[in-house]
Amino acid sequence: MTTSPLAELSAHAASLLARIDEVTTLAELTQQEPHIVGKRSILSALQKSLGGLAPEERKAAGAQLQEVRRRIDEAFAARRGVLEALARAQALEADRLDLGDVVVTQVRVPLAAGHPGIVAATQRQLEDVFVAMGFVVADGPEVESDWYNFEALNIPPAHPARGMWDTFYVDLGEPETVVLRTHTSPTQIHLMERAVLEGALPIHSVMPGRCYRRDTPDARHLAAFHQIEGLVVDRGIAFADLAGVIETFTHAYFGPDISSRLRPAYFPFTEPSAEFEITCTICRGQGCRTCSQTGWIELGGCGMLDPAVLEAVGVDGDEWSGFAFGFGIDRCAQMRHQIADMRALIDNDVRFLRQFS
Ligand code: FA5
Repeated sequence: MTTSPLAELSAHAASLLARIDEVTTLAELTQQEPHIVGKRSILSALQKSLGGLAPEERKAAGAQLQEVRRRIDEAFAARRGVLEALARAQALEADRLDLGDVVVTQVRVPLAAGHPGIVAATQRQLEDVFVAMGFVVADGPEVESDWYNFEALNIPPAHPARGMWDTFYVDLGEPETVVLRTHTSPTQIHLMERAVLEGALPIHSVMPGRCYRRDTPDARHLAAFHQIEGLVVDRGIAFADLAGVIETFTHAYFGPDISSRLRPAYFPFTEPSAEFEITCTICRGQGCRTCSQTGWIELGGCGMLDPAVLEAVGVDGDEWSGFAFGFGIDRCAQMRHQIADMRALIDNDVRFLRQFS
């Protein structure tokens, strides 16, 4: 006995719909697809078998087959939709960070905050000391003409005193020689010139800044270093005023147990001139490598303003007199913090720098 295709169809339709419902993953559905709705499906085989039916019968069976196929296709598409939604939900669940169960610890990575370098900090402290003593702070250029750096300071070309400063020249061509200033003393000249022009004498100023010399770096020297210049122009100024300022400054900045002394010296722009020294703070006067075994460290030079300098800038030497001093800021930092070798200031070793934050 042969079974009619239509009887077969309804049996197969039920089993195909059940099969679709049983599929639980997208991968499995894809794998089943050719057997349920594709060319290798039972429906395709039935379609082919309709050719053997009588035309009337074939028409009715064809329409029924189309209906079954539509239901199977719909069920298949619906199942695919369900399984895709399930897969998305599972993926989201896998990615979800359940903050309810997690103890969130805020990890603070400390950022190293910068701080002023030791020389900049020393410069500020020195300015504070002098401002407290009644000085005002002024500024001057680092690149100077020969006239400001030397000639106006009573150091004409070919003067042997030029040998006191190994100079960096800036090649700008004619008309004048230009240098990186070898000391802060040229700022004295700028200040006095301006004060004369503006009728703004007297002057009580300090002028900190960077200087340059062709010095070979060693325990007490750098090629680029800092000085602070002091200038007083007033009526009736005497050497005792200068000595008093140096003494007051030394105790204010280094403390009462550090002594200072003035020793006769020569600078072309001051007369009389002196060198200003303090007890070496590294060895407390016992003698060490830093102070070349002398127990003293030279901080700077000073003296009464030479009449030739006053004349160069148009200050009336009969009415005004004054003094100047200039000493090393790096040297002060070195002595204040007992740094045996000044080159440590430019090594940029953070272990050294951190000590002064
Ligand atoms: C001068 O430069 C004079 N202009 C100082 C002066 C000013 C005298 C006003 C009179 C009146 P001197 O060359 O000695 O002087 O330098 C003064 C100080 O600067 C030194 O004692 C030292 O503390 C510092 N100094 C000089 N050269 C260097 C260097 N290469 N590195 C670090 N510090 C230096």
